[in-house]
Amino acid sequence: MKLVEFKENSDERGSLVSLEGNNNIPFEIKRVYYIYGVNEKSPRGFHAHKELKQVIIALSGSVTLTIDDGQKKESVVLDSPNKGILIDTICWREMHDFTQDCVLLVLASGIYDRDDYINDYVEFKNIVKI
Ligand code: T46
Repeated sequence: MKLVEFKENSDERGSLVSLEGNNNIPFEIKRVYYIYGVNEKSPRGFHAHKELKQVIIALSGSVTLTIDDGQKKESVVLDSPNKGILIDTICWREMHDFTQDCVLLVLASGIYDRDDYINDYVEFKNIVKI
């Protein structure tokens, strides 16, 4: 997992951030989705991906992201539209404490594939141990 900071093009009108695949996003973007309207008591995630790479950005509001690579767990508060988390290795992810106004943008390296998910933590630990 890596925290990435995007260049803000700001002037008196406001700010603009540009995201380009294979440039400031280090993979070809095959899918974009966003998560919003989450109850703050409803955590999400609780899975890992076998192959998928993703960049996660809070466009508004904030959320706590907990990333576990099998060795260590790190929690990061995402609360700025010019910062993102790159997940490009097999990591268990959990999302907690969504604020009501949180809009989470996710850029993904692949189309939606249920078979790419590892939903069982014990299975995840066994895979990363190898
Ligand atoms: C991840 C975190 C950050 C689709 O139909 N297409 C999609 O592209 C996605 C991502 C989901 N869905 C369906 C599958 C479920 O019926 O939307 C529903 C909610 O998905 P899920 O429970 O997987 O949502 P989260 O927030 O737990 O996890 C999502 C991504 O699935 C996951 O890849 O890393 O956001």
